[in-house]
Amino acid sequence: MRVVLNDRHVQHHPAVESFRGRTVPAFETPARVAGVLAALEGTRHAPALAPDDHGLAPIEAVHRAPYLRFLRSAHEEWRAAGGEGDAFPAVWPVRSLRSDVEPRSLAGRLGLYSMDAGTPLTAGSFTAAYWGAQATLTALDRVRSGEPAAYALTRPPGHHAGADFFGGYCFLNNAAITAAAALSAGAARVAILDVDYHHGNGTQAIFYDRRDVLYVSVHGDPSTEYPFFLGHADERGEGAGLGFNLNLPLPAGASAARWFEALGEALGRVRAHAPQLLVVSLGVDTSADDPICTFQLQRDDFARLGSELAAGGWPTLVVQEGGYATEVMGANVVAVLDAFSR
Ligand code: Q9C
Ligand code: ZN
Repeated sequence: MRVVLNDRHVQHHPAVESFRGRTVPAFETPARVAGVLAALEGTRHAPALAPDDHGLAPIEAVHRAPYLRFLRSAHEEWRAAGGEGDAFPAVWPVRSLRSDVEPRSLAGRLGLYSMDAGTPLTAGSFTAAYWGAQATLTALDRVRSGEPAAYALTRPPGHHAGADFFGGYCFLNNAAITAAAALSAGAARVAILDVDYHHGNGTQAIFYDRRDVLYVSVHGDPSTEYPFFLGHADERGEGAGLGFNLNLPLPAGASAARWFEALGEALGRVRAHAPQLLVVSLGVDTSADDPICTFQLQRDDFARLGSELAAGGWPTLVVQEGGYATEVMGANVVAVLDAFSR
């Protein structure tokens, strides 16, 4: 499978995050992509292509201009205001507070444009995320020009980022940007299959009222798992999009057998949509080895995922989302790609 590498990912290198009340080394690190790249070396998927620059327009088709403006300058403002290290929000406009007035102060804007305090915003976050979107758009170009599938190897991930907020280690929603670009290029129906351990709240929200983009997700039940406030089974879409959102939450600790049962249902819904493009939000944090997730997939299961995706026969764009077991992440991703293009 064609691989497009966001080689600017290293510009986003958070040092620490807060985890269970302690300051710990960040989980979402450059070593993740380095591990996948090392595992790809010498396979038929190598060498990786560099991204072409498609500019800001496809990003602006999904993300709101005030949010993008904020994202570009936030870290510089943080340092100018005496902030140490990476920037973090600490206050949010929850129920009864206003989110329709943009605060002048950076502390206020950090809260307005984020969903959690677990996503370090660094000096290079925007640049890394921008080139991640470009890598994913470049992978789309390859699929549109007739290749059966392409994989965007990138970080930071994207599926938690909404039209105007960052969170869950995500800043720009690569899957959504690419799905929207495919529509503008003439696709009538796109499906997004999200197999990351976490529900892709950003992707769901961006397409919630649309019937041309089907969103289907298999993930840890939000009543106990991040992102906690979206991803329940009764979220089915709204307005014209009613019936074009399918959430298949599974209890924490779910077995691979149970996971594949849900995947079968997800693929059945994708088949009924008859998409001209399938976008796969490929989180491999479903691995039994993942340090922050509880599903039980092994390497063979990732191979089975690859074959089941390929069996659909849809032009397929795979984009890297989560996966924090740095030592096995590369092998698991390569298992998916190998089995897909067998
Ligand atoms: N900061 C993705 O897998 N919770 N995002 C971490 C402490 C956030 C994961 C806990 C997990 C987000 C793309
Ligand atoms: Zn995840």
